[in-house]
Amino acid sequence: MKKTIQSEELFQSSLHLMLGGVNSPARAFKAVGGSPLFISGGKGSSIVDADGNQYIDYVCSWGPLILGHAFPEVVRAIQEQASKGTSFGAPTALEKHMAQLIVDAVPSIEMVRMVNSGTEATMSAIRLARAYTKRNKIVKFEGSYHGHSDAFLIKAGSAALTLGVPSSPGVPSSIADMTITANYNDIEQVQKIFSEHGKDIAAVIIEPIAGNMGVIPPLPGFLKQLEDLTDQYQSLLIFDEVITGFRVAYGGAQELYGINPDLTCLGKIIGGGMPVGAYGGKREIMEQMAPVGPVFQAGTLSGNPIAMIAGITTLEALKAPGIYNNLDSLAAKLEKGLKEQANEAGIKICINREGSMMCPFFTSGQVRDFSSATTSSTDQYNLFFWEMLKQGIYFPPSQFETFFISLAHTEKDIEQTLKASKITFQALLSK
Ligand code: KE4
Repeated sequence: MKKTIQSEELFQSSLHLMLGGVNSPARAFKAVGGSPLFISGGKGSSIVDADGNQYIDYVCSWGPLILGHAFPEVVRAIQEQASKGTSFGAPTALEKHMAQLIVDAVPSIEMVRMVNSGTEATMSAIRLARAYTKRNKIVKFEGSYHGHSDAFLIKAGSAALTLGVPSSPGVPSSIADMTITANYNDIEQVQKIFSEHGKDIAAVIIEPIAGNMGVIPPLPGFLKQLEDLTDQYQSLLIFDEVITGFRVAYGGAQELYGINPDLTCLGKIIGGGMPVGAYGGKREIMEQMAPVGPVFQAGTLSGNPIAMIAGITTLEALKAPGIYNNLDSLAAKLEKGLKEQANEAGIKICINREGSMMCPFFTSGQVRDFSSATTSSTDQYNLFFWEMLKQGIYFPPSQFETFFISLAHTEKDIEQTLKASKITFQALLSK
């Protein structure tokens, strides 16, 4: 077992200052138990904790670091920009450059607004959809996460009902009443929701590849049917591509599946590791936003030069030929190896993967929605997590997240990971 004395000391001495010793619950190790590691640095595919232990990192800051940690060009660009100033509260050429990159990469986006997080992006997109359609209800999918604004902290009501109930204290039921929750990949249920509420539905918001209940790709045709259904009822289709944007293709999941959403939310990769979000879409819709239209949204550091230059450098690097094939083939190697080892050990596993985002579920069935995702043995996942961590592999500290591969990951990293997992699967058998 690696020594984590410094991490533990930092953790214990943070607890009375920061809730759970963290600034975001996903980092708290609540799902897997134990204390979170405090990380002191990262380079390429690896991170180093406060005790100097090195790990191959598959969290990648929950998605932004598709180039790996401390990518030299990104670091240099940030340093150079910082020497010229960090924020001016005025437009800069960098924001125009970023907007052009996004519009060129994602044809459904004709105009874009930069914000500072994925939450801001989705929250603003919903406000815009409600204003544009003059309707209030939204449809989301159980198990999907779109950030922490009130409209999304809703879980499905009782099985019969699809009207939401708050999943967090502090969310008024009046807000929850306006969010309808459906099952991912269940088009019949969405059709039923529209037949009952269609004229009141402002938008459907979806992760085109779910990444927050583990990874769940859309069933063939599901997204197209959603596109047709929202068109039929004049509701908007919002793609939350905070994870998938520039992750599964340069044009995101909408390029992969050939869908033309009305609005798209972005984050993570477009900031290259700096705080960022963006929402964009059809000009006619976006022009409802202030200062052109009446719908208000603002942000002191929206489009700030440091996040812009980090994101621009990242997106420019992602234009290199073969990038996405390389990511896909490396991730495929990991998927294949894990599947073979689990099968050899007689351990039930279902691995869902799209490109360089993937997730193992410890269950025998297919995982196609939240309820099938929850058939996974989280006990087995937690054991898997800790056994791999012991061997220097840092997977997400929760079953219901996404493993990411970056361009900095190497064949050697995959071999080392599979060497560790072979031992881990055997260890699982003895538990
Ligand atoms: P942020 O506000 O955390 O930048 O983005 C919210 C968000 C929106 N949409 C999707 C599809 C997302 O995955 C996220 C945030 N993802 C989580 C990880 N599953 C961030 C990790 C955390 O909350 O600390």
